[in-house]
Amino acid sequence: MPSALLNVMINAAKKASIKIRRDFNELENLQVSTKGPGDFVTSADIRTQKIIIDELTKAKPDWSFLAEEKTNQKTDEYKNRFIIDPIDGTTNFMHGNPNFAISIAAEVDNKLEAGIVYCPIFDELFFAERGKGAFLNDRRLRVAKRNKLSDSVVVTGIPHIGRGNKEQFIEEIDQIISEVAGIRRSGSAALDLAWVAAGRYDAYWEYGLSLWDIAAGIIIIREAGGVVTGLDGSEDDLYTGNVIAGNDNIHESLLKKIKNIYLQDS
Ligand code: 2AM
Ligand code: CA
Repeated sequence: MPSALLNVMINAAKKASIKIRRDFNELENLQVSTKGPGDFVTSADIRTQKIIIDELTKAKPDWSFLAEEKTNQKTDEYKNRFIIDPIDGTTNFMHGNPNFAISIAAEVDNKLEAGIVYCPIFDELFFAERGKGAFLNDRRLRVAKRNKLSDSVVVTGIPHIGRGNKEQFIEEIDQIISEVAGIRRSGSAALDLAWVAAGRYDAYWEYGLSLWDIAAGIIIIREAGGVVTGLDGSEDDLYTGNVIAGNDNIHESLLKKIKNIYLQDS
């Protein structure tokens, strides 16, 4: 049974999703206009976030929040906060690709306490609370048990115009491509982490993320028995937004490979 806190988060995401689904359908019409759906998506993002924050604030008026489009966090002095990404996978959303999600995490006394990643088009709700396990809808989640990189399907983020380090990425892929069963790119960090928790991917790594992309996914992976760290292997580095996740074994093997690439570079 989800706690009262988790229910507040789930209800906020589900309420916002009613509008998101309508906007997603509307986007089909905008794909064919020359102006494209850019402005529409920006306002859909902001609208979605407003619905989520209004709902959360009703239930937890004294909580702070950190959110992609706006924040009420004026100082670092807060005890409890929500970390919100209204639409993670915005590029997918904009292109009519259903692989996007609402991500909401809750920190209590500065510690991650709960997280949800909700994909409104597939109606898949990934959630977790500290010490209580991770779930997809009503099913308990465990990370995959594979222990060889050669059996693993790994997912990552690919640099693109205006973002990321292309040369470094190409070098990483060059080293990893012949060692794994497959490489994927989904376009939503929150869903990538949730899918690692569900055992659909064996590992995930990406650079330059923001806390709202990953906070909910981090607790979902941990509660599914997985490991998530920064790319230096430490948990502190997570807050820099360079992330690697997987089960114990695959996390370690992939991290080792990526670290080796750096060592060769330096
Ligand atoms: P978004 O869709 O909310 O922008 C895709 O590689 C992942 O990276 C998505 O989770 C995406 O979140 C995130 N992302 C894209 N651009 C980003 C940026 N400039 N900073 C941080 N995260 C970004
Ligand atoms: Ca995001």
